[in-house]
Amino acid sequence: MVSQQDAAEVARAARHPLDPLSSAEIRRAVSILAADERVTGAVRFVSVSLHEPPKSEVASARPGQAFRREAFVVALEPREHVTYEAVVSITAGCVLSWRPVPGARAPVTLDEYAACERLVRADPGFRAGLRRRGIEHPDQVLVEAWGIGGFARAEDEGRRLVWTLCFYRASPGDNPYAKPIQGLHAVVDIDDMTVVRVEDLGVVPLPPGTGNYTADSVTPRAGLKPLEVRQPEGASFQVDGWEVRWQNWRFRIGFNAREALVLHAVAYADNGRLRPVIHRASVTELVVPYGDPRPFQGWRNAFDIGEYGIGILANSLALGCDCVGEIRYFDAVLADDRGEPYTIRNAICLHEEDHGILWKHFDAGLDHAEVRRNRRLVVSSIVTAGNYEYAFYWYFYADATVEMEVKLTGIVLTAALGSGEVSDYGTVVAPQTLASHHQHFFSVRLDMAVDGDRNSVYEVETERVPAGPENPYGNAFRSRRTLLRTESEAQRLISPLTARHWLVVNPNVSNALGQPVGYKLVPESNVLPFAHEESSLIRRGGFMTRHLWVTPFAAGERFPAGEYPNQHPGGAGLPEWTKADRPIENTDIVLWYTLGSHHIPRPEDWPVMPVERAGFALKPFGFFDGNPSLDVPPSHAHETGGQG
Ligand SMILES: [Cu+2]
Repeated sequence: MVSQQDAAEVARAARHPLDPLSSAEIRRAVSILAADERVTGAVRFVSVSLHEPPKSEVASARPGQAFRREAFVVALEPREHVTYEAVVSITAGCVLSWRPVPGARAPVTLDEYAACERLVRADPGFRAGLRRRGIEHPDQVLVEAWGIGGFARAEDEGRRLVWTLCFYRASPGDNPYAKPIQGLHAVVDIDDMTVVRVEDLGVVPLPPGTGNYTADSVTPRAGLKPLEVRQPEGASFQVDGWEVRWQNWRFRIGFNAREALVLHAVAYADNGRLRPVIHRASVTELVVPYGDPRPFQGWRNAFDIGEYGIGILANSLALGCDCVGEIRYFDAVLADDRGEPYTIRNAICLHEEDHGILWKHFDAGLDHAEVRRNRRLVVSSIVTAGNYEYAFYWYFYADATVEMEVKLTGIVLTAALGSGEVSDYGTVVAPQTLASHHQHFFSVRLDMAVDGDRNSVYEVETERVPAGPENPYGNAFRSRRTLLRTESEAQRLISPLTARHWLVVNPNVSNALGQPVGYKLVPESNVLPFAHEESSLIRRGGFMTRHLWVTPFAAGERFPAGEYPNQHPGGAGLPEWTKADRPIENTDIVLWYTLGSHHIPRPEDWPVMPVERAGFALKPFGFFDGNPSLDVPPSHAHETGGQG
């Protein structure tokens, strides 16, 4: 039961309704739930996160006033093969709801992932397959558990399944991805923790390379002198709990098991007026489809957020390595399988970076230059999803631009080839080692609030004016705005050759020039999936077929492939919600931007991949009456380390 001391600790913990749950709050939520007679002792906890309060409640929160704290819990009863959702009031000490979610297959937990590896390593059929490949040490086999997606058999009905991909560490410190164990796969029920079947498609020898990349395996290049970032007076941001202030920016940081980093209440202080821009921003799905059609290889299409969650995969960041300068770290607190809280130290990094020049003009007549340096505030978190790293960055700039960037690195996923064999579906990156073609699709959910909740979205394109009386010199081009009035009209693709982008305006607020205030979403490099429309991948992740979706805000619409993509037959999330074709004009709207990164691996991506980047920008367009960064003070030569 909950002690008085716990309750006191809980009361002290949260200072704002959007603060992530503390360990004391997680512990209390789990003990309240465990005391409920409907909750069996066999229940496994998938996630215990903040049940975010409604917008109105956040808006009316005042410092020093009490507010309710609730946990949203996803759990599963493995003996029943049933997923449950609960809402627990931490402040009132009661279970507000506990309900089975029909048909849902909960995401794979870290504990299940580890248990699956132990189980498969010990399986006699799997060990026989290893012996056929000359592998005598099952403990040196890395067993990855992949969501089975739409590939379960009819006889698997009701089961919660993963299938496995395996790699071999020839020596304990080796890179396992250098030695893919080809053709040996187990299918595991992770509810029962039983091996359902082992399939052996035939032996392909292990590739000969080691793929090692650690410092002790490489002779360092010479000539690099120290490069230090100095901020002798400290950083220019202020942190109060989870709230951040930097120049005119104000926002709150959040974190949860599924999405990792979340930004709340992003606003800009403009001459004493706090002007909201984004109510909530996060990456809500990440799908990695592979292009190799061979058995099992064609099943590789991880939904890293919906099938696992990337918060649980966050790294503990290291000063001077992951980020440099004056750093403020935030810890992430999550719950394990038993609901026990644990902390990922330094899961979120906050720091400033110099970012070249912000603006400049040299007036030749006056022989005078005005120049200002740009800097950005960086909020970041890095997750490791098996072989791959995803480093997520939100950037805030001095000119009121916001950018989202993901840096992709880590190790490309490999398959073994016969000697001299090549493939249309990947690049040979080392002898007998194929790195398969694949893509990464991120869905970024932006609950916009440009100067308030009621916003509209225009598609903006540039068009050439037909030759004729209106265009006598043939030079004319104009920018054309098309209002996107409904959800169906707002399912859009990028079009770089017409400079297409999307402008979110508040039609009820004008700038001094009489224009509606706005922020534009500017795409960068992007791509579409190559999987067929009728493939199980696209059925499950239909959101990937459009770069932009706009929906009216609805509290339950959080994830673009639905709440439980694991083993889902498909159609959930954005494709389903937008069938209603709701109006999206002058209302509370959510933008969903699909960001695709296309990856035809290079030999240079082996054995560890130099960072590849993908991202987009949100830039003010008429949000201000002019350049908002005139007041950035000039830098002095000594600040830049120059000679005078
Ligand atoms: Cu990649």
